[in-house]
Amino acid sequence: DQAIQAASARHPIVPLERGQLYRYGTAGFRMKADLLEGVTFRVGLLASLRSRKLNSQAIGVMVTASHNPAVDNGVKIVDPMGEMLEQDWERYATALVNAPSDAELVDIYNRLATDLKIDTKIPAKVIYGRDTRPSGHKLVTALADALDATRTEHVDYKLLTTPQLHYLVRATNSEGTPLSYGKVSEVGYYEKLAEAFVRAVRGRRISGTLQVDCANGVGGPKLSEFLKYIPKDKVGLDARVVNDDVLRPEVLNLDCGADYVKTKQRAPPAHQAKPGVRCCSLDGDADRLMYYWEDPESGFFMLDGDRISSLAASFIGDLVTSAGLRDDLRIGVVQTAYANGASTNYITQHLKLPVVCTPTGVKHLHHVAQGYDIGVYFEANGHGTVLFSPDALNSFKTKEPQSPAQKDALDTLAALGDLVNQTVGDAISDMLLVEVILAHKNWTLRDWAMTYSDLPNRLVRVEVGNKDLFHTTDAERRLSHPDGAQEEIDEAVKKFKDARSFARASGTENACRVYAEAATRTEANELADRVARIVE
Ligand code: NG1
Ligand code: ZN
Repeated sequence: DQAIQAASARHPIVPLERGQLYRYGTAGFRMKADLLEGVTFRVGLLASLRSRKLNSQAIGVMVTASHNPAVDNGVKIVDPMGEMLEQDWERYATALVNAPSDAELVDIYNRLATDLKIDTKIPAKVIYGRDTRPSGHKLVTALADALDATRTEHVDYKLLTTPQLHYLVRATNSEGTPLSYGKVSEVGYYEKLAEAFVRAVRGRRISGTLQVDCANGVGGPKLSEFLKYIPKDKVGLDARVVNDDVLRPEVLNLDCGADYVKTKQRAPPAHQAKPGVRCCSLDGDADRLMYYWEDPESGFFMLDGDRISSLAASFIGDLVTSAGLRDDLRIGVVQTAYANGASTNYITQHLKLPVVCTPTGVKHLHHVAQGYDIGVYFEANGHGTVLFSPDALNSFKTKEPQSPAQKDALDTLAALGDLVNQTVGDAISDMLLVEVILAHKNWTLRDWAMTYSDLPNRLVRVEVGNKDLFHTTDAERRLSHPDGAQEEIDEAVKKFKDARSFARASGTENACRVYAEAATRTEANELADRVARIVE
């Protein structure tokens, strides 16, 4: 108790304005970095409890604020299989972080240990990493102090992309078991991806240049490192890494990166790609991905998370059919309310695959995707992955092929099982998946874009007095509170053709978001404005 209390005194918590509480949200704790030192210390205490609760398995802690500005930072916990922290534990994080004094912090820590029947004498292990933000160093020092005070073994992996840390957590906990996820090192991650990529491309070549905008974040150096593991003479992949300046913190996510591309619907101005060149953008911690190109005739065109999702579902669905497994494996696609209606129609009507809608936040999508043998999930913003069940992975390896085509499909599926990060959305791994699919289909981005036409849409951020007044139902597609608001939104939607609109409180910002789509751009804009006025 004394060790924790003394260490906590070195990393004080800053009271928030107007008595507000810190909250473990969709992305863990995320805010201005100068508020986070005490928060990160306390997250360290919870990570040690979590490890002890789960029989000393390794728990991960990632320090990042993803696509947010360089002055922000964030901290979140990763569970043993590389998944997000179990939802029940989010309130324990909130309780610890809001303890008003060092002494009360120790009380809450001890109470949690007692209530959750945790033996604080058994070993605990925590591994952690951070993105390139300058504040990251100080935060991991606070984290390490908490781990020392609780006698927790810890490994500092220093700079990592978020998905690399998730990989390492799973690899650590599965090491030496039949379900080993790969070597427990950053190199192990590169080797696993590179080997699976070569196997998946097999017999084809990645054509043309791929320009990758790395948001001036940790993805830049990590992607460059990864590329060293690719035998270019064998598979191609002429990747040109741009916006990879990690020495000037102020340029992180500035006018570049996946979030910029998605929200501004334009290519980052620096390193403007030549017309026709295939481009993609990662976000600041390399877990989101956007594809796009400048068309000489029609201008900028973006392929977002919905497009990646439908591309992956289409390709994998066809492979499963060719492999003769269509009757054995259940394939499903998981989206949120932000998915473009045209993508949902394409997946259900053209691909004939089921689509489930969940609330925002990848933990919800991930959870539902786990219910399928092959669960494809992406948020429109480019965060997502494809999950393969143990049964699915097993059948790719053990089914006896009846023809060369069937063998080819099975081999490709097995390679995808290793290529696609099974723990969390991973921009580098997803990018390789897209490159594999385009090579197999012999498609350009224009071919990919031709699969369906997006409904015009608009997303607006609305400042409101108190966002907590907004409650939703039906996977966030309807407001249950304030009274009467949903009826007004319904009235507004009725006035437009093929229209849909909803409003919800953001889980990461102090505001509401309004989404609208309709048959034309003008109508989508007008509907969004009307609903924004209702919410205001
Ligand atoms: P909020 O702020 O709850 O809308 C945003 C994104 C989510 C998700 C989280 C976590 C949109 C509309 N919302 O959530 O998709 O990625 O951040 O980063 O893009
Ligand atoms: Zn991110």
